[in-house]
Amino acid sequence: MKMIFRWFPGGNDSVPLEYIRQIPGVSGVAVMLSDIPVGDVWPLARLQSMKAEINSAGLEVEVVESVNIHEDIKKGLPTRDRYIENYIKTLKNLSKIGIKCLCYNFMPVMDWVRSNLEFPLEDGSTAMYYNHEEVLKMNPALIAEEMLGNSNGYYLPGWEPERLKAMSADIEFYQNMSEEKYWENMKYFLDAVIPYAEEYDIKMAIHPDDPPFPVYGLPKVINSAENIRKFLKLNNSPYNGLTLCTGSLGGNKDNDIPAIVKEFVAQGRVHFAHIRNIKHMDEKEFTESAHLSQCGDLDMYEVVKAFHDNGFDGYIRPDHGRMIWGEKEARPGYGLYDRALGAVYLLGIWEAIHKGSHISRKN
Ligand code: CS2
Ligand code: MN
Repeated sequence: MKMIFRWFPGGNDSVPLEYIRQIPGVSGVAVMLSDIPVGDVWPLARLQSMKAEINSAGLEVEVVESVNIHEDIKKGLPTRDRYIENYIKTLKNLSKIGIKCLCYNFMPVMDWVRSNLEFPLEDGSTAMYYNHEEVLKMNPALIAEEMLGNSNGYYLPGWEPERLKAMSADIEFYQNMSEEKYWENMKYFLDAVIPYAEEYDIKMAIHPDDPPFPVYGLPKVINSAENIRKFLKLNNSPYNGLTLCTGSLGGNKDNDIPAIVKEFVAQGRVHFAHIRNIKHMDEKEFTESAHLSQCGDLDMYEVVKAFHDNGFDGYIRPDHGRMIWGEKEARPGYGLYDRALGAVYLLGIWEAIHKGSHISRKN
């Protein structure tokens, strides 16, 4: 298992690499080139200089999050083949700098959604907050305004400006598409790309839908154990795997997270873990919380134990964090302090479980 941290290259992050290097136990970063338009090939020279910068700060770069998928692929348009070809070219370039795992998502139109990026918590910190009724009351344009207008000037992953322009038309398009067709489009993409992922030795790791239930009638597919089973069967290669994000799947209280971790880690299909906690106020209303079990609905000991005991050997990162200790100028969810606390807390649980399991084996 390797503990890593998300970092946005090219002056796009408030957290310097030097600080990440100082978080005990964090060995590397997960990165993306956020200025490359969705569908274009990521240039090798850019990747090489990014890698050199990260390595010279004493960190590894083996994970990319995310190379986003062009909407035409999700829609199944004839132009998809061109974008799939570009995706494969990007994979090849990623392999040349030693990338081992690629996180991506297959959410239509918009990536993750929140109704408030700075929701005040009792302890004076702020966290990202989701309220389904509020989201439905706001139209998609207002949601985009809320997300982008409050992002402290930072680009938000998955909220590319070019995507937003086409938002209303895209939403309508999907509302008229059956969910089965959406699954077919996903299979088409996987069958085209996975053989290259195998050749280039890059594990593909799909991120669950966040929130894990439909918004604006858009298809949501990677949102439960049952649908994950269906997804993994679309293409049986171990290179067709998951980013298991506990906070995203945890948005639906019916999802038993330790059981989901156990099932898919045991099958060798989980390559990347996003671990964070979440606290529900209502069925479809929650805040992101500190990582500690006592701060949210998830039992982090059980979650980490399910990874550990089923032989997880991929990458883990703390997912989103709150804003604490006066940190204001960071990208929402991606400040330094709370994520650093999360990383070290998770490493502590891992160590205790690991040593404990040796002791019980000896006895
Ligand atoms: C988010 C996403 O929950 C998360 O990790 O920050 O933007 C995530 O990076 C993408 O959905 C993965 O493709
Ligand atoms: Mn996540």
